[in-house]
Amino acid sequence: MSQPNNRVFSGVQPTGNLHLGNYLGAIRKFVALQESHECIYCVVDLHAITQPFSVWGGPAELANNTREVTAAFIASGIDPARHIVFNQSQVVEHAELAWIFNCVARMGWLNRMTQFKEKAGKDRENASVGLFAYPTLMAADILVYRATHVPVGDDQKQHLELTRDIAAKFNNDFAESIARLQLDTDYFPLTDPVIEGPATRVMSLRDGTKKMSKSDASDLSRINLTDSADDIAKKIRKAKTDPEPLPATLEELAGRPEAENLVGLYAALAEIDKASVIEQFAGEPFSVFKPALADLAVEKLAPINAEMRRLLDNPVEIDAILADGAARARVIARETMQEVRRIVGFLGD
Ligand code: AQP
Repeated sequence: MSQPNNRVFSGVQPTGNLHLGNYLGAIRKFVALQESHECIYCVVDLHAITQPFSVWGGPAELANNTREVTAAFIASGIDPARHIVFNQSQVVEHAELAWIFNCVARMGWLNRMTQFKEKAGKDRENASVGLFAYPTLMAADILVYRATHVPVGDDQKQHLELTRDIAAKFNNDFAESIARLQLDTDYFPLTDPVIEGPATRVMSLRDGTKKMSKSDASDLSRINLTDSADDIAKKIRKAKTDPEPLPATLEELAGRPEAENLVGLYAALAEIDKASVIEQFAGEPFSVFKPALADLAVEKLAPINAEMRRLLDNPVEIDAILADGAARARVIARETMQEVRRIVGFLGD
Protein backbone atom coordinates (compact mmCIF):
# COMPACT_ATOMS: atom_id res chain seq x y z
CA MET A 1 0.00 0.00 0.00
CA SER A 2 1.45 3.39 -0.91
CA GLN A 3 1.85 6.01 1.78
CA PRO A 4 -0.94 8.67 1.80
CA ASN A 5 0.36 12.21 2.27
CA ASN A 6 -2.72 14.09 3.40
CA ARG A 7 -4.76 11.74 5.54
CA VAL A 8 -6.31 13.09 8.74
CA PHE A 9 -7.38 10.94 11.68
CA SER A 10 -8.85 12.06 14.99
CA GLY A 11 -11.23 10.80 17.66
CA VAL A 12 -13.51 11.84 20.49
CA GLN A 13 -14.46 9.64 23.45
CA PRO A 14 -18.14 8.86 24.03
CA THR A 15 -17.96 9.69 27.72
CA GLY A 16 -20.94 12.10 27.80
CA ASN A 17 -21.07 15.87 28.40
CA LEU A 18 -19.50 16.84 25.08
CA HIS A 19 -18.46 20.47 25.61
CA LEU A 20 -17.32 23.68 23.99
CA GLY A 21 -13.65 22.69 24.53
CA ASN A 22 -14.16 19.50 22.51
CA TYR A 23 -15.90 21.55 19.83
CA LEU A 24 -13.41 24.43 19.53
CA GLY A 25 -10.28 22.39 20.29
CA ALA A 26 -11.10 19.47 18.02
CA ILE A 27 -14.41 19.05 16.17
CA ARG A 28 -14.41 22.46 14.47
CA LYS A 29 -10.92 21.74 13.13
CA PHE A 30 -12.14 18.39 11.82
CA VAL A 31 -14.69 20.30 9.76
CA ALA A 32 -12.14 22.73 8.32
CA LEU A 33 -9.72 19.98 7.27
CA GLN A 34 -12.35 18.28 5.11
CA GLU A 35 -11.71 20.67 2.23
CA SER A 36 -8.02 19.85 1.90
CA HIS A 37 -7.62 16.33 3.32
CA GLU A 38 -8.99 12.82 3.26
CA CYS A 39 -10.48 12.58 6.76
CA ILE A 40 -11.29 9.72 9.13
CA TYR A 41 -13.18 10.69 12.30
CA CYS A 42 -13.76 8.15 15.00
CA VAL A 43 -15.89 7.85 18.13
CA VAL A 44 -13.31 6.12 20.30
CA ASP A 45 -15.44 3.79 22.40
CA LEU A 46 -12.53 1.44 23.22
CA HIS A 47 -10.86 4.41 24.91
CA ALA A 48 -14.02 5.30 26.85
CA ILE A 49 -14.06 1.95 28.70
CA THR A 50 -10.54 2.49 30.09
CA GLN A 51 -12.18 4.45 32.91
CA PRO A 52 -14.64 3.33 35.62
CA PHE A 53 -18.36 2.96 34.73
CA SER A 54 -19.03 6.15 36.70
CA VAL A 55 -17.12 8.15 34.05
CA TRP A 56 -18.59 6.68 30.84
CA GLY A 57 -21.98 5.65 32.21
CA GLY A 58 -21.62 1.88 31.79
CA PRO A 59 -23.17 -0.26 29.04
CA ALA A 60 -26.60 1.38 29.32
CA GLU A 61 -25.16 4.81 28.38
CA LEU A 62 -22.46 3.89 25.88
CA ALA A 63 -24.70 3.57 22.81
CA ASN A 64 -26.38 6.93 23.51
CA ASN A 65 -23.06 8.64 24.15
CA THR A 66 -21.63 7.17 20.94
CA ARG A 67 -24.62 8.48 18.99
CA GLU A 68 -24.26 11.88 20.69
CA VAL A 69 -20.65 12.29 19.54
CA THR A 70 -21.61 11.14 16.02
CA ALA A 71 -24.49 13.63 15.99
CA ALA A 72 -22.11 16.40 17.10
CA PHE A 73 -19.73 15.54 14.23
CA ILE A 74 -22.49 15.65 11.62
CA ALA A 75 -24.28 18.69 13.11
CA SER A 76 -20.98 20.61 13.14
CA GLY A 77 -20.58 20.01 9.41
CA ILE A 78 -18.63 16.78 8.91
CA ASP A 79 -19.79 15.08 5.73
CA PRO A 80 -19.91 11.30 6.34
CA ALA A 81 -20.40 10.58 2.64
CA ARG A 82 -17.20 12.31 1.50
CA HIS A 83 -15.19 11.30 4.57
CA ILE A 84 -15.31 8.44 7.08
CA VAL A 85 -17.18 8.58 10.42
CA PHE A 86 -17.38 5.41 12.54
CA ASN A 87 -16.99 4.01 16.04
CA GLN A 88 -13.69 2.38 16.92
CA SER A 89 -14.93 -0.98 18.25
CA GLN A 90 -16.41 -1.85 14.84
CA VAL A 91 -12.90 -2.05 13.35
CA VAL A 92 -11.02 -4.71 15.33
CA GLU A 93 -7.70 -3.87 13.67
CA HIS A 94 -7.29 -0.93 16.10
CA ALA A 95 -7.01 -3.36 19.03
CA GLU A 96 -4.79 -5.74 17.08
CA LEU A 97 -2.27 -3.05 16.15
CA ALA A 98 -2.41 -1.68 19.70
CA TRP A 99 -1.17 -5.06 20.98
CA ILE A 100 1.80 -4.96 18.63
CA PHE A 101 2.52 -1.39 19.76
CA ASN A 102 2.33 -2.56 23.39
CA CYS A 103 5.32 -4.69 22.50
CA VAL A 104 7.13 -1.79 20.76
CA ALA A 105 6.52 0.98 23.33
CA ARG A 106 8.58 0.96 26.54
CA MET A 107 7.20 1.07 30.08
CA GLY A 108 9.37 4.14 30.74
CA TRP A 109 7.69 6.03 27.90
CA LEU A 110 4.20 5.31 29.23
CA ASN A 111 5.25 6.06 32.82
CA ARG A 112 5.85 9.66 31.73
CA MET A 113 2.32 10.26 30.39
CA THR A 114 0.70 13.07 32.37
CA GLN A 115 -2.85 12.16 31.34
CA PHE A 116 -2.50 8.76 33.04
CA LYS A 117 -1.22 10.44 36.19
CA GLU A 118 -4.14 12.91 36.17
CA LYS A 119 -6.84 10.36 35.39
CA ALA A 120 -5.52 7.62 37.68
CA GLY A 121 -5.16 10.14 40.50
CA LYS A 122 -3.83 8.95 43.83
CA ASP A 123 -5.25 5.43 43.51
CA ARG A 124 -2.92 4.31 40.71
CA GLU A 125 -2.95 0.65 41.79
CA ASN A 126 -6.65 0.59 41.06
CA ALA A 127 -6.47 2.15 37.57
CA SER A 128 -7.18 -0.19 34.65
CA VAL A 129 -4.32 -1.58 32.56
CA GLY A 130 -6.26 -0.09 29.62
CA LEU A 131 -5.91 3.43 31.03
CA PHE A 132 -2.14 2.93 31.29
CA ALA A 133 -1.95 1.57 27.72
CA TYR A 134 -4.32 4.26 26.34
CA PRO A 135 -1.54 5.99 24.33
CA THR A 136 -0.55 2.80 22.47
CA LEU A 137 -4.17 2.32 21.38
CA MET A 138 -4.24 5.98 20.31
CA ALA A 139 -1.08 5.40 18.25
CA ALA A 140 -2.76 2.36 16.65
CA ASP A 141 -5.92 4.39 15.87
CA ILE A 142 -3.82 6.87 13.91
CA LEU A 143 -1.27 4.56 12.34
CA VAL A 144 -3.61 1.78 11.24
CA TYR A 145 -4.67 4.39 8.63
CA ARG A 146 -1.08 5.68 8.31
CA ALA A 147 -2.58 9.12 8.93
CA THR A 148 -0.27 12.10 8.44
CA HIS A 149 -2.16 14.79 10.39
CA VAL A 150 -4.05 14.67 13.70
CA PRO A 151 -6.14 17.68 14.85
CA VAL A 152 -6.42 17.68 18.66
CA GLY A 153 -6.53 19.97 21.68
CA ASP A 154 -3.34 20.87 23.52
CA ASP A 155 -3.87 18.13 26.14
CA GLN A 156 -3.14 15.44 23.54
CA LYS A 157 0.26 16.81 22.51
CA GLN A 158 2.25 14.35 24.64
CA HIS A 159 0.31 11.36 23.28
CA LEU A 160 1.05 12.47 19.73
CA GLU A 161 4.76 12.74 20.51
CA LEU A 162 4.57 9.16 21.80
CA THR A 163 2.80 8.12 18.58
CA ARG A 164 5.78 9.47 16.63
CA ASP A 165 8.19 7.60 18.92
CA ILE A 166 6.28 4.35 18.43
CA ALA A 167 6.20 4.81 14.63
CA ALA A 168 9.93 5.55 14.53
CA LYS A 169 10.82 2.57 16.76
CA PHE A 170 8.62 0.19 14.75
CA ASN A 171 10.19 1.40 11.48
CA ASN A 172 13.64 0.94 12.98
CA ASP A 173 13.10 -2.39 14.80
CA PHE A 174 11.56 -3.97 11.70
CA ALA A 175 13.67 -2.14 9.09
CA GLU A 176 15.12 -5.32 7.59
CA SER A 177 11.76 -6.97 7.27
CA ILE A 178 10.22 -3.79 5.78
CA ALA A 179 13.05 -3.64 3.21
CA ARG A 180 12.75 -7.36 2.38
CA LEU A 181 9.04 -6.87 1.67
CA GLN A 182 9.90 -3.81 -0.46
CA LEU A 183 7.64 -1.53 1.55
CA ASP A 184 8.27 2.17 2.32
CA THR A 185 11.30 2.52 4.61
CA ASP A 186 9.24 4.90 6.76
CA TYR A 187 6.40 2.41 6.90
CA PHE A 188 4.54 4.31 9.60
CA PRO A 189 4.60 8.10 9.05
CA LEU A 190 5.74 10.51 11.78
CA THR A 191 2.34 12.10 12.24
CA ASP A 192 2.01 15.89 12.52
CA PRO A 193 -0.20 17.21 15.30
CA VAL A 194 -2.55 20.03 14.27
CA ILE A 195 -2.84 22.13 17.45
CA GLU A 196 -3.47 25.75 16.59
CA GLY A 197 -5.81 28.73 17.06
CA PRO A 198 -7.05 30.61 20.16
CA ALA A 199 -8.89 27.61 21.72
CA THR A 200 -6.42 24.75 21.91
CA ARG A 201 -7.01 24.61 25.67
CA VAL A 202 -10.40 25.92 26.78
CA MET A 203 -10.48 26.33 30.55
CA SER A 204 -13.22 25.66 33.10
CA LEU A 205 -15.74 28.50 33.58
CA ARG A 206 -15.36 28.01 37.35
CA ASP A 207 -11.56 27.91 37.53
CA GLY A 208 -9.40 29.44 34.81
CA THR A 209 -6.44 27.22 35.76
CA LYS A 210 -8.31 23.92 35.08
CA LYS A 211 -9.15 22.49 31.65
CA MET A 212 -12.84 22.46 30.67
CA SER A 213 -13.60 18.79 31.06
CA LYS A 214 -16.41 16.27 30.58
CA SER A 215 -15.72 14.74 33.95
CA ASP A 216 -15.81 17.96 36.04
CA ALA A 217 -18.42 17.46 38.76
CA SER A 218 -19.78 20.99 38.24
CA ASP A 219 -22.01 21.38 35.18
CA LEU A 220 -21.44 25.15 35.51
CA SER A 221 -17.77 24.58 34.63
CA ARG A 222 -18.55 23.77 30.99
CA ILE A 223 -20.88 24.63 28.13
CA ASN A 224 -22.30 21.37 26.83
CA LEU A 225 -23.15 21.10 23.15
CA THR A 226 -26.63 20.00 24.23
CA ASP A 227 -27.21 23.06 26.49
CA SER A 228 -30.18 25.31 25.72
CA ALA A 229 -29.69 29.02 24.93
CA ASP A 230 -30.83 29.86 28.47
CA ASP A 231 -28.29 27.45 30.01
CA ILE A 232 -25.48 28.89 27.91
CA ALA A 233 -26.37 32.45 28.93
CA LYS A 234 -26.66 31.45 32.61
CA LYS A 235 -23.30 29.63 32.63
CA ILE A 236 -21.50 32.59 31.04
CA ARG A 237 -23.20 35.01 33.43
CA LYS A 238 -22.04 32.88 36.38
CA ALA A 239 -18.53 32.31 34.97
CA LYS A 240 -15.80 33.23 37.45
CA THR A 241 -13.99 36.50 36.66
CA ASP A 242 -11.91 39.11 38.46
CA PRO A 243 -13.23 42.61 39.32
CA GLU A 244 -11.09 44.49 36.75
CA PRO A 245 -12.46 45.63 33.36
CA LEU A 246 -10.93 44.21 30.18
CA PRO A 247 -7.49 45.73 29.55
CA ALA A 248 -6.28 47.73 26.56
CA THR A 249 -3.56 45.27 25.54
CA LEU A 250 -3.21 41.50 25.27
CA GLU A 251 -0.12 41.57 27.51
CA GLU A 252 -2.18 42.93 30.40
CA LEU A 253 -4.34 39.80 30.33
CA ALA A 254 -1.39 37.80 31.69
CA GLY A 255 -2.06 36.54 35.21
CA ARG A 256 -5.84 36.84 34.74
CA PRO A 257 -6.67 33.23 33.70
CA GLU A 258 -10.47 33.57 33.76
CA ALA A 259 -10.45 36.80 31.74
CA GLU A 260 -7.96 35.29 29.29
CA ASN A 261 -10.16 32.22 28.86
CA LEU A 262 -13.31 34.24 28.12
CA VAL A 263 -11.44 36.44 25.64
CA GLY A 264 -10.07 33.27 23.98
CA LEU A 265 -13.59 31.86 23.77
CA TYR A 266 -14.90 35.03 22.15
CA ALA A 267 -12.01 35.03 19.66
CA ALA A 268 -12.51 31.37 18.75
CA LEU A 269 -16.27 31.69 18.34
CA ALA A 270 -15.99 34.91 16.30
CA GLU A 271 -13.05 33.46 14.34
CA ILE A 272 -10.86 36.49 15.04
CA ASP A 273 -7.67 36.81 17.08
CA LYS A 274 -7.54 37.71 20.77
CA ALA A 275 -5.98 41.11 20.03
CA SER A 276 -9.05 42.10 17.99
CA VAL A 277 -11.33 41.12 20.89
CA ILE A 278 -9.29 43.29 23.25
CA GLU A 279 -9.42 46.17 20.79
CA GLN A 280 -13.22 45.87 20.65
CA PHE A 281 -13.82 45.56 24.42
CA ALA A 282 -10.91 47.50 25.98
CA GLY A 283 -11.99 49.14 29.24
CA GLU A 284 -15.39 47.40 29.29
CA PRO A 285 -16.53 45.64 32.48
CA PHE A 286 -17.57 41.96 32.42
CA SER A 287 -21.19 43.12 32.77
CA VAL A 288 -20.85 44.29 29.14
CA PHE A 289 -18.51 41.59 27.83
CA LYS A 290 -20.33 38.55 29.21
CA PRO A 291 -23.71 39.24 27.51
CA ALA A 292 -21.88 39.83 24.20
CA LEU A 293 -20.05 36.50 24.64
CA ALA A 294 -23.30 34.74 25.57
CA ASP A 295 -25.09 36.09 22.46
CA LEU A 296 -22.21 34.98 20.26
CA ALA A 297 -22.05 31.50 21.83
CA VAL A 298 -25.80 31.02 21.41
CA GLU A 299 -25.67 32.24 17.80
CA LYS A 300 -22.90 29.75 16.93
CA LEU A 301 -24.10 26.79 18.99
CA ALA A 302 -27.89 26.94 18.48
CA PRO A 303 -27.87 25.51 14.92
CA ILE A 304 -25.53 22.68 16.02
CA ASN A 305 -27.72 21.99 19.04
CA ALA A 306 -30.89 21.85 16.88
CA GLU A 307 -29.34 19.50 14.31
CA MET A 308 -27.95 17.26 17.07
CA ARG A 309 -31.45 16.96 18.55
CA ARG A 310 -32.92 16.10 15.15
CA LEU A 311 -30.30 13.41 14.57
CA LEU A 312 -30.63 11.98 18.08
CA ASP A 313 -34.35 11.52 17.42
CA ASN A 314 -33.30 9.28 14.49
CA PRO A 315 -30.87 6.74 15.97
CA VAL A 316 -31.33 4.45 12.95
CA GLU A 317 -29.88 7.18 10.71
CA ILE A 318 -26.87 7.58 13.02
CA ASP A 319 -26.25 3.84 13.29
CA ALA A 320 -26.34 3.54 9.48
CA ILE A 321 -23.72 6.30 9.15
CA LEU A 322 -21.45 4.47 11.64
CA ALA A 323 -21.92 1.09 9.93
CA ASP A 324 -21.12 2.55 6.51
CA GLY A 325 -18.07 4.40 7.87
CA ALA A 326 -16.82 1.29 9.66
CA ALA A 327 -17.06 -0.77 6.46
CA ARG A 328 -14.94 1.79 4.60
CA ALA A 329 -12.46 2.18 7.49
CA ARG A 330 -12.07 -1.61 7.70
CA VAL A 331 -10.87 -1.79 4.08
CA ILE A 332 -7.92 0.49 4.87
CA ALA A 333 -7.19 -0.99 8.31
CA ARG A 334 -7.21 -4.59 7.01
CA GLU A 335 -4.75 -3.73 4.28
CA THR A 336 -2.36 -2.17 6.82
CA MET A 337 -2.67 -5.13 9.19
CA GLN A 338 -1.98 -7.65 6.41
CA GLU A 339 1.30 -5.84 5.78
CA VAL A 340 2.08 -5.42 9.48
CA ARG A 341 1.56 -9.15 10.10
CA ARG A 342 4.02 -9.95 7.33
CA ILE A 343 6.47 -7.33 8.65
CA VAL A 344 6.34 -8.81 12.17
CA GLY A 345 6.64 -12.37 10.82
CA PHE A 346 3.27 -13.84 11.82
CA LEU A 347 2.15 -16.82 9.72
CA GLY A 348 -1.19 -16.66 7.95
CA ASP A 349 -3.02 -14.05 5.84
N1 AQP B 1 -10.76 21.94 27.33
C1 AQP B 1 -10.39 21.61 26.10
N2 AQP B 1 -9.95 22.54 25.23
C2 AQP B 1 -9.57 22.24 23.96
N3 AQP B 1 -9.65 20.97 23.48
C3 AQP B 1 -10.11 20.00 24.30
N4 AQP B 1 -10.30 18.68 24.14
C4 AQP B 1 -10.77 18.15 25.28
N5 AQP B 1 -10.90 19.10 26.21
C5 AQP B 1 -10.50 20.26 25.64
C6 AQP B 1 -10.03 17.98 22.89
O1 AQP B 1 -11.22 17.30 22.50
C7 AQP B 1 -10.86 16.10 21.81
C8 AQP B 1 -11.64 14.94 22.35
O2 AQP B 1 -11.34 14.75 23.70
P1 AQP B 1 -11.58 13.36 24.39
O3 AQP B 1 -12.93 12.88 24.08
O4 AQP B 1 -10.48 12.44 24.08
O5 AQP B 1 -11.58 13.70 25.91
P2 AQP B 1 -10.43 14.25 26.83
O6 AQP B 1 -9.23 14.72 26.11
O7 AQP B 1 -10.19 13.26 27.90
O8 AQP B 1 -11.06 15.56 27.37
P3 AQP B 1 -12.32 15.88 28.20
O9 AQP B 1 -13.43 16.18 27.27
O10 AQP B 1 -11.98 16.96 29.10
O11 AQP B 1 -12.67 14.61 29.07
P4 AQP B 1 -12.12 14.25 30.52
O12 AQP B 1 -13.08 14.81 31.49
O13 AQP B 1 -12.16 12.75 30.50
O14 AQP B 1 -10.74 14.80 30.71
C9 AQP B 1 -9.35 15.93 21.96
O15 AQP B 1 -8.72 16.37 20.77
C10 AQP B 1 -9.00 16.86 23.09
O16 AQP B 1 -7.69 17.37 22.97
